Amino acid sequence: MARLVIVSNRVPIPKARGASAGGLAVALRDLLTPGTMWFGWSGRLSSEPAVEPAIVEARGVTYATIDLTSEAYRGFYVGFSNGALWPLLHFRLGLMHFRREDYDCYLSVNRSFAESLATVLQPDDTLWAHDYHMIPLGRMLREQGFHGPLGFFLHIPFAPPSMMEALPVARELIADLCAFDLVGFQTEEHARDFRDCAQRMLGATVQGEWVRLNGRSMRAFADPIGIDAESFRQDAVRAVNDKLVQRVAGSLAGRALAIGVDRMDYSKGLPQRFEALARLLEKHPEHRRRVHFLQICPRSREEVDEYRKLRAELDRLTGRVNGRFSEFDWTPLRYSTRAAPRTTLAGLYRIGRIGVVTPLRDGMNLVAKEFIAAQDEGDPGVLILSKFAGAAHELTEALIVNPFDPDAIADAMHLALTMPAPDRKDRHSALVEKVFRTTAHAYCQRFIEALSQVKASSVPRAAA
Ligand code: ADQ
Repeated sequence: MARLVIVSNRVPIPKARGASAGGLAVALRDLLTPGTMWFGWSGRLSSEPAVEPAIVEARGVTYATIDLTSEAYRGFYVGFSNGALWPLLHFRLGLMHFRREDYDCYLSVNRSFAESLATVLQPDDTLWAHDYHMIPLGRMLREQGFHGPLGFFLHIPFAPPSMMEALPVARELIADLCAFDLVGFQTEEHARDFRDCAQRMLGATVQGEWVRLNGRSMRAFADPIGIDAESFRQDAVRAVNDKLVQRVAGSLAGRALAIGVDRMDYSKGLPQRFEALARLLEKHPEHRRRVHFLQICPRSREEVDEYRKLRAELDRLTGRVNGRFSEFDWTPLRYSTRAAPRTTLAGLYRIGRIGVVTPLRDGMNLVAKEFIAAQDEGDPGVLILSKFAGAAHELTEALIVNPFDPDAIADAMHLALTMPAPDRKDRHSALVEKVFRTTAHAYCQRFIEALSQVKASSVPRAAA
């Protein structure tokens, strides 16, 4: 098989033997066989980055990275990727800050990636690029003369034409996505929004999943990401021996644990969730002293103003909820900004009676799947899930809520806290079957297979 080259903004170079991998590295683990290359930003800033990437070999995989200048990083990452694209694609137009010079940096960083890749790419490589930082890369590689299969996966949602129109460079970005042979989205809704944009904003011809623009065809399809459910389940079982999990379990003193785990991001619906806890305790005083809500949310992207504001708001809301309801020996809301090792998280999910996953909009949301995989089948907890998370398209047996409505989340919490064991088990067994079916392994296989097919039939009959 041809060599696979994965491209993403950050490259998860294994730090030490046995160190646990996070995020994308876990999702793509099956593809990291000897011979594979992973290319991207080193995470370092330097004044004059070299064109040729630095190479690290680990377990047969080649990690190739380049540095960025601090100016390029600010415009590309802080400015355009996280200051314009992220809010737009999460339906937060009011938070979108578009600046032409940030977009120029975004293009120039993608150009540096393409030029640096040219020094290591072989003509028969297959390339798979990840996420919103890398949209122009496919077109740039084509312009450099690369003819191999080009795939792209968007981890976050997409937006319909009426919203995309707000971004002054939307047409360029949609055309850039069309330069890939295959583009994967988390849900059919996101894939359809993209095809609608291509049709309405660029005049492309759309037939089923195929988009034809300027004489060439590409496919845009849904490929929902999953987790390594079996290894997560095993971590959760093993975590009974984890000291922190034991301490948390002990501190509950028989009370129910409701748990939320999210990066501190305005898309995750955290203020509404804290408000929901207050509503629960107000409307159902019987739960006072009987439930602890633990919210774990490591800080992220603090270079962006909105994220700093969110932190201040959560600090204030935590004080308000606890100030209002705490007793001398009970505090309803515990809130920590620390990251936790995967096994500890798995163990905390397992002792959770409720998993609260209420993003305002989310590509997929892997925490929802992790919570399900971690449960004890004999006495499972209940998942409360936002209807606007990609995961809600699959995990329909969760308690599905509108995350903008704290009362609805409070009602779901009450239902979860009072749900009889047979109901909890029925819901859980349906959910666990899905989480073990749509795994990370299935996600990778589907994408790679679709990429090899799409290239083999680059002018498909359906769209010719
Ligand atoms: P994220 O927005 O980061 O990912 P999510 O899918 O929930 O969201 O993944 C977060 C991951 O980080 C989970 O595996 C979780 O366990 C871990 N995590 C969260 N808090 C942690 C903590 N305190 N300590 C340690 N680990 C923690 C983007 C998109 C999502 C999409 C994913 C994958 O926004 O919609 O599901 O990519 O495609």
